[in-house]
Amino acid sequence: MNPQYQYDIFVIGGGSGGLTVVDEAQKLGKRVGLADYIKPSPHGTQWGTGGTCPNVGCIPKKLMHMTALIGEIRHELTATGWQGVDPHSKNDWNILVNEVQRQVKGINKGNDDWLVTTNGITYYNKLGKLKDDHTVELIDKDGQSEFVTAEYIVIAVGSRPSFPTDIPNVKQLTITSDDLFSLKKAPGKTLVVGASYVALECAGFLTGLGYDVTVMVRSILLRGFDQEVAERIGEFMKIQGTKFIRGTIPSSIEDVDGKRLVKWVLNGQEQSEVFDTVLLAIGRSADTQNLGLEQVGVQTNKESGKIIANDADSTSVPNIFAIGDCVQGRLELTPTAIMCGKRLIKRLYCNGNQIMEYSDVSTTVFTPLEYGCVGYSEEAAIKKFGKENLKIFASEFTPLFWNFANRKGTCYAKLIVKKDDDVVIGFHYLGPDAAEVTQGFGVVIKLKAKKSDLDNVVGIHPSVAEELVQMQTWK
Ligand code: FAD
Ligand code: NA7
Repeated sequence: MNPQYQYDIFVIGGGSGGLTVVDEAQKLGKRVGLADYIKPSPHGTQWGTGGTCPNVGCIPKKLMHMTALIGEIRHELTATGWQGVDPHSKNDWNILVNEVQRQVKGINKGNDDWLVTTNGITYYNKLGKLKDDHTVELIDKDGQSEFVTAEYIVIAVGSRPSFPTDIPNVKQLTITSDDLFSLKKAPGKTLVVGASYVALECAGFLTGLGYDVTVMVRSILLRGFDQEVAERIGEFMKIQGTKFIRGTIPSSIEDVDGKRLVKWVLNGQEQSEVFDTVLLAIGRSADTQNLGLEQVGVQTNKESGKIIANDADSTSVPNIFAIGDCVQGRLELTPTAIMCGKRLIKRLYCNGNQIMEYSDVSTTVFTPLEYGCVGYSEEAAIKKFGKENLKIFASEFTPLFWNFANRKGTCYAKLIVKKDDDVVIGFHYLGPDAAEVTQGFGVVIKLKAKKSDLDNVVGIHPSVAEELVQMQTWK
């Protein structure tokens, strides 16, 4: 402990990464300070402790996604003789939002109790700003400041939804994922702008909840993911009723009697349509403005605002670290922020030497047909190893329970294998329970299993996951 400073470690930002650092450091008896402050969305939406994941990210998103899946089962319930189920019943948005917020507030309360009662943690519901390399200014909602000092400072301020700069009043005329999960009024006919992770997930569950949903796609679906699978996701969403406008972006958005008149240009022709809600999901920007980074000498990417940190999470100022979504080149995922925070504390205080590895991280896109993957996409594998050096196995399948109500669509699995050593370098699964299926295969891929190892595994029957240990057909 260095008595020169008030805290051994001070964390700015109490999300997935920041709270992990606080937790791990206090368990080691360190004097820990945390500043977490939620700047309201342009519509004034605010939330409690825990950061993006429990409040406006993973958790409310998954709850709404699961609600949409539960709705689909109405058809199977009817087909299998359950009485009193109306397959065309409507979802009540207000009941859903209240339930989602009840669960979110439960998580907030757990965090609040822990922050207030745990010895060694001092929590400030204040905006943090670097004053010098060991001093943080803390500003409360009334603009009052105080200063704290720390040996180490960790920046974990996350990211917030981006807005286009060329559409007048865009922040007032649209909502983002920051607003959606607590929206007071049902979104109604919705235009989702953007075609990646957040956009397709939200479009998928809104369609599943019964809303008229259109996705406006600038270029491709799910940039960075396997494109064959991405297109299959799009096809499945179309079967479910989501509409797609491809190859354009909104040129203007206007308020017309409380609705949104959206115009765009496609093939040289101006087109327009009126929506109740426009949901922007065009990516996220690092929440690093007004953090005092430049003044202290912490380098950032000028365009994205993301902080530049090395593999050991150190910024250009050696005692200031940065983790999670606010760091350039990191995967924007909760478990990566958490593991990164854990490893940082092990290195700082426990002679640890493990850095965070961002390769072979399993992830799942919670679209109506869920997509789990680990390792290389087909495009990335071909680029790195050459098509002639790969074996690509693929299989289409239908889950047994889909037959009850003749669900349309097809599930899909793909394994990408290196010819020289038979190692599986890409795993792709498009089907039910993708996160549960993929988590286990994540271990397999991380351990550099060979295709012959998978061939040696006896499948569990009947299951969807058994498809992945009996793939024999080359694509
Ligand atoms: P955050 O969790 O964003 O926390 C940063 C905190 O710092 C916030 O509370 C913020 O208010 C606070 N803050 C900012 N500036 C200051 C300041 N100056 N002073 C004090 N406090 C400040 N990931 C998954 O793994 N699985 C998913 O299914 C998934 N779904 C998602 C769905 C959506 C809609 C979104 C938006 C994200 C999703 N993510 C998902 C991503 C995940 O939520 C983030 O990667 C994760 O929360 C990042 O953690 P973090 O600690 O970097 O930042
Ligand atoms: P991403 O993954 O950065 O994707 C942004 C999407 O928005 C992508 O489809 C972009 O198309 C599209 N985009 C970007 N700018 C525009 C404009 N100006 N107009 C229309 N469309 C645009 O962001 P997400 O929000 O989906 O996800 C971020 C992370 O949050 C993710 O990793 C999750 O973990 C949670 P492009 O392909 O660039 O043409």
